Amino acid sequence: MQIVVTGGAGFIGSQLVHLLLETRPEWQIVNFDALTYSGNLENVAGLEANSRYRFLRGDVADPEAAAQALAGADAVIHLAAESHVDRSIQDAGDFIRTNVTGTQTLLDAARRGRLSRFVQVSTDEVYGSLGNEGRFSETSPLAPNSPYAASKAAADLLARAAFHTHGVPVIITRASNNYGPRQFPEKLIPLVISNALAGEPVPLYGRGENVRNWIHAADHCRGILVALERGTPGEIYNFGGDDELDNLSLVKRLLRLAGAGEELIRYVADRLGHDFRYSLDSSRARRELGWRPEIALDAGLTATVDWYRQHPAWLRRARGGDFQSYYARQYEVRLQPAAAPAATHRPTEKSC
Ligand code: NAD
Ligand code: TDX
Repeated sequence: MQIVVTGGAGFIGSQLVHLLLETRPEWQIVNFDALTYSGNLENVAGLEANSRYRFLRGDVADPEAAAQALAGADAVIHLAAESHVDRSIQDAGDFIRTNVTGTQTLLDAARRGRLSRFVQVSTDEVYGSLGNEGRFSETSPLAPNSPYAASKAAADLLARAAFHTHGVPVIITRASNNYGPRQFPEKLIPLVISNALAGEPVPLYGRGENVRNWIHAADHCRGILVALERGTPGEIYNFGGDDELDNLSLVKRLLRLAGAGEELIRYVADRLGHDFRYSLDSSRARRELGWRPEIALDAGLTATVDWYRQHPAWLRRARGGDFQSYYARQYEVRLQPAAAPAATHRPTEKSC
């Protein structure tokens, strides 16, 4: 089996590449990645020596590069994406190009091949926002609220259309918020850990009341693998963790684990259109694929903080370059000392 993993130099993709090489000794893995700001060859360091692994630098939105990557492939696991909500609010252009055009370009290349599976790795954010009650199932309507979420929903619909129209054997997976080692420090958990380790302020949007459903990336990757092996083309599988937590409680836990105090917390202006709560019903994946998350949040967070503490050089490089200008754009105004706690914007579930 030759498997193409797109986005395999990123946070989740690199964990998946390691998992596939370790647990499927017959498989050849092609890691197809453009190495944008969040792609990092350090995440797959050492694998070049493995004869079953090949790295191919290229853009999923480039038809020639996509065709070259998929030549001879038996399956594609598509993770390459622009993945950060705040960046999509600043500028949606790259999200449309990579997440929408890039997915269609890969689906077009897939049509011409002899693939047995095309796994479209998606997110719970396509379902929109919940109030205090309820969970999203695979039949919940799509109601994305951020440009990022809308670009992922568009990609899912294009994948669905490629299945129905052209018979591309598409399986869609949707996971809740991931955490774990090697996550780019723009996302909440690694941002809090890296700022806390450096003794810097930690920005919390609104009042920190928004709720996220956390899953360790290793549990997510095991889900993607079983979806590839046991899932049914044309179907969707949710992969949510067992733990739901408001952001303030999560940040307090992380600060404790990092040996920092709560005085580092800064309540800053809320994210525009901030989804209040995500919660995924994963009973289908449990029932039909025999999957369940194995890493409890406490143990996972402790190990994650330890990983960042033990990898200062990785963190320094990730926080260099483009990150500094992004951080200044995103937080400079928000982190002014006079910033007062802002009211949380709680979108209701009404349609627009
Ligand atoms: P990431 O930002 O860490 O990695 C994205 C990778 O894609 C990088 O290696 C980057 O170089 C590559 N890439 C970006 N644009 C590309 C292009 N045009 N061509 C080829 N490669 C390109 O993201 P992540 O958090 O690992 O997310 C991976 C996937 O999982 C995404 O599709 C995301 O939507 C989905 N997902 C993420 C989460 C989460 O909590 N992080 C949750 C659910 C689903
Ligand atoms: O500085 C911050 N302060 C803050 O309060 C940041 C970066 C985030 N937050 C809040 C916003 C969210 O309520 O923390 C929560 C988590 O934020 P992110 O880490 O940016 O994740 P989220 O927006 O929930 O989206 C994530 O989960 C779904 C990933 O980034 C997506 O790629 C994935 O699809």
